[in-house]
Amino acid sequence: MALSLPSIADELYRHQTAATELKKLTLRYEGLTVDDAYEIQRLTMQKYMAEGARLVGWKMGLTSKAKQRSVGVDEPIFGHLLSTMELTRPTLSMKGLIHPRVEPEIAFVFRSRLEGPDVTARDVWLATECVVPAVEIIDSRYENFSFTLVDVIADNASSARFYLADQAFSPYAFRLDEVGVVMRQDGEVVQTGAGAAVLGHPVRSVVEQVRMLTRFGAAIEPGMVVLTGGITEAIHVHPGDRVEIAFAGMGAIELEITE
Ligand code: OOG
Ligand code: MG
Repeated sequence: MALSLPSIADELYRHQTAATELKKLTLRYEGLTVDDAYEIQRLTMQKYMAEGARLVGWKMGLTSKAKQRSVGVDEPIFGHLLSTMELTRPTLSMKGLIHPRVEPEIAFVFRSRLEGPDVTARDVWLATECVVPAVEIIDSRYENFSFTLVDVIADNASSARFYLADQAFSPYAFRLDEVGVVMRQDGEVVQTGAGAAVLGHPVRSVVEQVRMLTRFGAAIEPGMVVLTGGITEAIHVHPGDRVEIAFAGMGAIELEITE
């Protein structure tokens, strides 16, 4: 089939908004590149923004070995975070979702702009207002949650919902690489990890985020949030589940899954 990035973006937007699966793009369109995939992502997100959604930040994905191994893609990716994806309470409705999975993340919130190819960890600390424990709910629109690098980038890195804990912390309060995370589902431990799973230290994920954005002419703007990537493997959730994610020293998020 001939490549039309706007029509592929239309197709993804339809599946994302209707919460219906689609077949991998790479099975149906030949020659799609990573740059094409980011352009499809951008075009898709523009549709939401034309409907009133605001861009509130960015997410890094596949920044941990556990996540890379589980999906068979071995490099980090990024996606857009829109106002419509943010949960204001820790309750996740299955409405509008296909086969959601939940993962623990560290979020950074920024007070100043970050851009450019040479950003360092030092620049990131200077620009950071606070760090916050977070959960991301990913929901690949592809059948069986199965995709290649190009597919997942086009699908906005599987992003669906996210929630930031009530309590924010100084970025200097904890060694973020040593923050331990325990995830329980209905009281049973299902995943454990530490911040170091994210590229050695979550700050490196922000550095990488800025570098990648710079390639596409974008930046981290004041007030934006960045999700640095899953610390553990993501778990499937179902209505009635209770997921508790404890971040050592930083409190816990209790997420309730409803119909
Ligand atoms: C891709 C998104 C991965 C993360 O934090 O690693 C991601 C996927 O696994 O569907 O959000
Ligand atoms: Mg994630």
